[in-house]
This record gives sequence, C-alpha cells and structure tokens, in this order.
Amino acid sequence: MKFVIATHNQGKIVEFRRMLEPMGIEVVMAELSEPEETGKTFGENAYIKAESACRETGLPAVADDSGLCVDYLDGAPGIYSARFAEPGKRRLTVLEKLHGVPEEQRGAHFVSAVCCVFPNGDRIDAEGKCFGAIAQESRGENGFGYDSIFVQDGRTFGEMSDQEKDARSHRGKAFEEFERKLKEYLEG
Ligand code: ITT
Repeated sequence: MKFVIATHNQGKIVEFRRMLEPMGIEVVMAELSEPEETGKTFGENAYIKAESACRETGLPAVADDSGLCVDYLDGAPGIYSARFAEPGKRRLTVLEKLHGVPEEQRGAHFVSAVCCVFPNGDRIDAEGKCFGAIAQESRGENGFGYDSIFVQDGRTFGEMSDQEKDARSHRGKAFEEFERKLKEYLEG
C-alpha cells in the first residue's frame, strides 16, 4: 500500500519512514504545496496538510502536526512551534524564556496529531503525547527541532538513540494508535 507523506520537515520525513515502513507501507514523496495551517488545534492542522496532499496526488496521505507545550509559558509555543521564532533560534528562545526558572517549574510536553486522508474522503486520526522537562542547556546531536532541549529521565531526546526516542515520543505513540486504527479500517 502506497502512502504519500505530507511533510516538508526533514526530521519528520526520517521518523515517518521509520514508523510507516515496518507497517508494510510504501512511503511516497511528492512535490506538495504547503497549505496554510489555519487550524486551532494540532488535529485540525494535521487534517489540512493530509487532505491537501491527498487531493494533489490521488494517494492516501499522512501528515503530522506537532509541537512543544511548555507549562511555564502557558502551553506555548504549542501549535506555533514551527513559527515561534526564526529558524535556528527557536531552541535558544525557549531556553532564554526559561532562564533562571527552577527545575520543578520546567515541565513540558510534546504533542503529535497524525491524520491520514484517503481519496474517498475517509480519514484516520491519532494523537500521542510525551511528558518531560526543558533542559538548562541544549544537549545531544540526534533528532531535530526541540529534541536537544527536551529531557526525559535525565537525558534529552538529542542524547537518545532513534529507537529510544521512538519508544517514548509523542510521534511514536501517535503512530502506534494509527497502526491499530489502520488495521481496523482495512479489516472493516
Ligand atoms: P510540516 O508542517 O511540513 O510537517 P513543520 O516543521 O512546519 O513541518 P509543524 O507545523 O507540525 O511541522 O511544526 C512542528 C514543530 O515542532 C517542528 O518544526 C519542530 O520544531 C517541533 N517538533 C515537532 N516534533 C518534534 C520532535 O519529535 N522533536 C523535536 N521537535 C519537534
């Protein structure tokens, strides 16, 4: 079964492949437009991206809308995680905003909403969250985005292997739910 992946984020492309290929899905890349993310929730934005890619390619399309929600910042940057500050300055901006904030107030979580839209209009939605804290400084080279400042059990996602991150991450959990729902959908 071929699925087009509706993302322009290189870090996500790598993770989508890691998660979809073991399900027996052939991942297809396509030149896709970038629809405006006008949704008010992760789920709404994931649907906007998947629906647009499905319409443009005629293939089932999978998208993820995700972000980092920081307790001390009242849940920001949240759905604005990719637009929160200039590219290259986002991690630093979060660290600066939390400068001097004690450990117990540095809680944060990632959210990933996955949406798959089929050419007949059917859709599958799944969501995953993972809870942790914002590090005092950036650590580790693995992953992408905010991985090097998000800590779980003493290590940042940037310090974990791909397998360790996937076993705990918001996207790992969302794709686990997606896999279950896809099976039900295909059997139903
Ligand atoms: P697409 O819309 O093309 O998929 P995007 O980067 O714009 O790419 P989002 O709108 O979903 O995607 O923004 C999510 C941002 O949240 C992303 O750019 C990262 O900075 C951050 N993010 C999401 N998942 C992450 C993860 O697993 N590790 C680190 N940062 C993550």
